[in-house]
Amino acid sequence: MQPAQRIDALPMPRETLLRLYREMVRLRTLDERMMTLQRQGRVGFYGACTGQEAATLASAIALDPKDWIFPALREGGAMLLRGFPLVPYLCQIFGNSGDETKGRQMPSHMASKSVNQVSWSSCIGTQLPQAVGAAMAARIKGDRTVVAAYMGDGATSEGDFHVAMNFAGVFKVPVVFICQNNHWAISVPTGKQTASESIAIKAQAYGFSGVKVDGNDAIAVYVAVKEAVDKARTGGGPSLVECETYRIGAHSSSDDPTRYRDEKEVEQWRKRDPLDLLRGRLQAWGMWSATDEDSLKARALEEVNAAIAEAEKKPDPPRESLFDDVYAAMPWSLREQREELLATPAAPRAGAAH
Ligand SMILES: Cc1ncc(C[n+]2csc(CCOP(=O)(O)OP(=O)(O)O)c2C)c(N)n1
Ligand SMILES: [Mg+2]
Repeated sequence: MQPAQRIDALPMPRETLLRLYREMVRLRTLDERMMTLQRQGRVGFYGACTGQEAATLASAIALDPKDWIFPALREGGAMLLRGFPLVPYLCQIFGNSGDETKGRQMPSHMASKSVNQVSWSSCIGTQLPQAVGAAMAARIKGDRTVVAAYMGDGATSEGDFHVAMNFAGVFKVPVVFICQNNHWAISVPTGKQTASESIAIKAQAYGFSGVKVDGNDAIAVYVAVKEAVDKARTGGGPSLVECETYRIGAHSSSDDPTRYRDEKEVEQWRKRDPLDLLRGRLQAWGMWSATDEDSLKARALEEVNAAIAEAEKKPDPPRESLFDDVYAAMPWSLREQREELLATPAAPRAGAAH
């Protein structure tokens, strides 16, 4: 049941809300296609955010375009919401010459300065002190930038979580911590991460506010994050927003969750699918129809497939490019290695494995 809300109670402009829903559908489509490509051996690794689209995108849309995003593991899609084109995004996953980061990162670790978003943090929690440092720098420069520091529930057990939260609280830096509590850290349930009644409550100990929201309700996520962002931008210091959500799929393409969790739990959460929840609201507000839904899904699939076809055509980065960008002036030892590499015939491309 959707609450009967009047259209003038919309927390954001109508067009922004529709854009959010379209982006959520596109991300779901993209994740589904990429998991298939990984199984077909066309990409080496993929991490989907299926089930967490509201927590990821409704939080990101509450930021200004120039605010920085320090993601954890499932917020790559925020780059697309911010206008980063799909083809180079996919080229990062293929690790080919169309990738801005030149195929040097593990697949699914996309980043671009053009949209103020750094790479996924594979080392759990390390992004949190980095985000706080970036926020401190913004404050010193007086440029009103806010930093979003994402984390999973698992990251809250890391020392870096304490370091970041403590520093942010003491120095009142303009950062918003966003925890995607998706109930699992690979095979470890959230109950084994903390003895606290919630993750949000931990903010109290650091001297700032924490709030727990239904992370599958895009509007609840947006309202909570927007309030925290506005507070940070106007000198009110940090906040923690815990989005309670669920990782519907595997941890990554390398994981088999049937070995450690009950499928019944997944089925329960499927009933609270964030796309269904937002679509229900849009329909109740008379903003969305079955025809809109069909055409959006068809367009999303067409767009994703066209981008995959274009990205997949691109060649690998030239082998010798691995020596680029390391030193301003290449030392003799690397020059020698580069020449040696160029004199060696290229080996056939091996399939990536993670
Ligand atoms: C410091 C560190 N420890 C362990 C790992 C292995 N690892 C990768 S992802 C992950 C779980 C992360 O869980 P969570 O923070 O809840 O994020 P989620 O995957 O659920 O989005 C772990 C333990 C790692 N990458 N870095
Ligand atoms: Mg988790």
